Amino acid sequence: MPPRKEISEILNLMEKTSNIRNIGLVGHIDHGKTTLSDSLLSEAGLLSPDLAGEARALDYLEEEQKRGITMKSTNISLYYEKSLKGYEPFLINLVDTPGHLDFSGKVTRALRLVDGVVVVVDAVEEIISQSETVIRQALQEGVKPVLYINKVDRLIRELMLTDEQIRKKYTRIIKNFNILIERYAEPPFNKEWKVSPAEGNVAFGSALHKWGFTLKILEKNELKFKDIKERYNKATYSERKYEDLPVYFPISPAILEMVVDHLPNPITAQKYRIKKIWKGDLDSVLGKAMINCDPKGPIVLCLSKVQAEKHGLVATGRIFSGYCSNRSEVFLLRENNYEKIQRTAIFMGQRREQVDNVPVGNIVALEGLKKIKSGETLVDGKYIDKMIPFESVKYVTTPVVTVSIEPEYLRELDKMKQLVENLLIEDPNLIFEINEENGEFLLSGMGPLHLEVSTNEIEKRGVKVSISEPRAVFKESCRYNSTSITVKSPNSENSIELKIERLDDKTVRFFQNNDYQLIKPFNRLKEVLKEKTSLSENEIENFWLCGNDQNIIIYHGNNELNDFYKNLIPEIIKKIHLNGPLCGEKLAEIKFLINDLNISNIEEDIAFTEFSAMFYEATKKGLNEAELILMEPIYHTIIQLPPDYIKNTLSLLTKYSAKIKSIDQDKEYQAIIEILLPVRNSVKFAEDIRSTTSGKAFWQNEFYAFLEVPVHESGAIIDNLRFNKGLSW
Ligand SMILES: Nc1nc2c(ncn2[C@@H]2O[C@H](COP(=O)(O)OP(=O)(O)OP(=O)(O)O)[C@@H](O)[C@H]2O)c(=O)[nH]1
Ligand SMILES: [Mg+2]
Repeated sequence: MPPRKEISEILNLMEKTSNIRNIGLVGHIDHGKTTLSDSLLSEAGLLSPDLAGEARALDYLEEEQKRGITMKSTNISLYYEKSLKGYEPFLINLVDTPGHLDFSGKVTRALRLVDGVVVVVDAVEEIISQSETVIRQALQEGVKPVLYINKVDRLIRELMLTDEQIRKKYTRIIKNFNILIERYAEPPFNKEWKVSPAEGNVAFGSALHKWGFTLKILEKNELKFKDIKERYNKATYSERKYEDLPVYFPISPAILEMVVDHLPNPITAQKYRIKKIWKGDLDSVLGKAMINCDPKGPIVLCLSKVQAEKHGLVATGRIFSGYCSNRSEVFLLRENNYEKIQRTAIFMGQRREQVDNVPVGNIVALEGLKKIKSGETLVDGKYIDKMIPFESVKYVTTPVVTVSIEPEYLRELDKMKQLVENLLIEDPNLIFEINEENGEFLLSGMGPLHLEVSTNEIEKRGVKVSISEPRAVFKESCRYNSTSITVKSPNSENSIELKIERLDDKTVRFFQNNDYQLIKPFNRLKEVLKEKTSLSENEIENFWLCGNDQNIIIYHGNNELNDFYKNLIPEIIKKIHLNGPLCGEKLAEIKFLINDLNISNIEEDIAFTEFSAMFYEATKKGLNEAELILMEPIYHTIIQLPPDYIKNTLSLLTKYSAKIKSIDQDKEYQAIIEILLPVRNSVKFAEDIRSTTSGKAFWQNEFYAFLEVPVHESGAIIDNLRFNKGLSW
């Protein structure tokens, strides 16, 4: 095992920006990212080579080891001495990311930290759904990908493919990889970033058996591919003859040389990345400092992850300009306040090493900040006028599954709430709400696993909780538009003319995927809304706001509202949105058009009751006219299975109201069926498909959209929800 480097050596390297590589390991679930990271750790002297491959050391959480999947992203700084002479050592800041879709928000956020990714692709399964998603997301962040084709041992040992068959598989993987680059990267990168084995930006190997090569390495080696194949020869296989392969083809240098040679250093990357992730003035002092990756520039830092620990919050961020120092004061843009950094450190997996200063281009851990959320931008206090936040690292975070949660002992209620609050800081994909109607505490998330892991975490941190079975989150919306409805307040002194409309898909998608509040000034927002939504010019002119669940308010009234009413009305509509009239689920995708509003001279506390009643009545009338509908979350479910089981699987679909999206039998050894499956049926479907295919099928659920529940099924669901919530009939 190479000697472990002293922290001082790593510190020296942090100053040599051109020798830094910030990279992520990304890919479909189970394709071997964490197994590969083991070998990289052992190259840096952080893990014994005997353990590498089997330890999955970066999956250090108990839950991760138990389930064999990664559930968080982990950072680690590695010291790498390139084998060629004449090179100075490199500092590789590595992030291992999860492949399970319940945790995909964490991948998106990790991409903000890095400039390049190694896309790990299982040679047997090839490029499938999540590989495509992560490649697309990386390219949208201006992050450059290279390709590592893993589990080649399985092609030889399990599938026993001929050379020709193996070559065909490689070619197909590389071709599909390049199609995605062409499709999702901006020019000139859609051409420049394509990969080919001859260039050296594709590696092949087996992370489990710790060997790997690029074409360049293979050509120079005394062993040929046929020798590798021979090592797996069935007759001698039991003698573990492949054990000398890591000696001839050690995997770490193969991957790390590819990283060093083909992925950009922060100086190169920030030149083109800044304009993708920051919409401020590129010619300003800050803009220039970031583009030039200037160590002397004002400090600018973007946070991608926040963890709550015993002694406070720990944030992970990327420094885009300047130095980050212990005890320095910074300005938090979203929070709009100053705070002091108590401690700076760098990541060594589970551990953190405290350091005094971390320069531009590195990934840093910050302790002692209090009011932070992931996505926050930190900046030198002297430059706050010029700074706008980074583009939000937003991912469709719509929670689709919910559980009610309560502490086993009521006296621990406050403690439980505090622990949940901490989890919310760490995980922006979780939502916690109190149902005011029945006092229930609801925790909602991306999928059952996400919720299970989150509630286990609460228990681990000290409060025993009981939770209900997870159920799908429904929404209420309307099918048509209403007329303009006039309603008077109970004392008849105020009136409203309100029209309810259903928002179209294009507009919904815009508000779902963009944090419109960050688009400033209003004139710029108007331009964006014109281009990206179907709102009319008049509506855009009078656009007021978009609340949760994509409910927007447009104000066409003649009178200018004062601040009191400007706050009161959204608050009332927000309350109305929480409990739809059908079954108490949230209202979604509705346009509230306030065509007129007459306000009498009344006292503020009376105004709240009068206006609430008036808005409730107008909304209810409008929704009835526009025909209420029940909407449900739908999963895009990708099922991988041996081709023999296709027929039996398809026969299950009608039973679970699932629709086929595609059936792919191009890859000889496995078929892929993509379906649209109602979330409410996903648990039963999983049980059924498991037994139908004798456990040979694997599937992943990803949120697709909220769609209307078929009319013949909605009645029973509504009754059920009303019953469970104790709503009157
Ligand atoms: N045969 C073979 N198995 C491998 C190889 N690499 C990884 N595996 C196995 O594949 C499984 C998944 O490996 P991980 O490293 O946890 O995969 P991952 O991509 O980190 O998974 P997630 O983080 O959950 O997305 C484990 O059982 C590994 O032992 C390989 O090269 N060959
Ligand atoms: Mg992993």
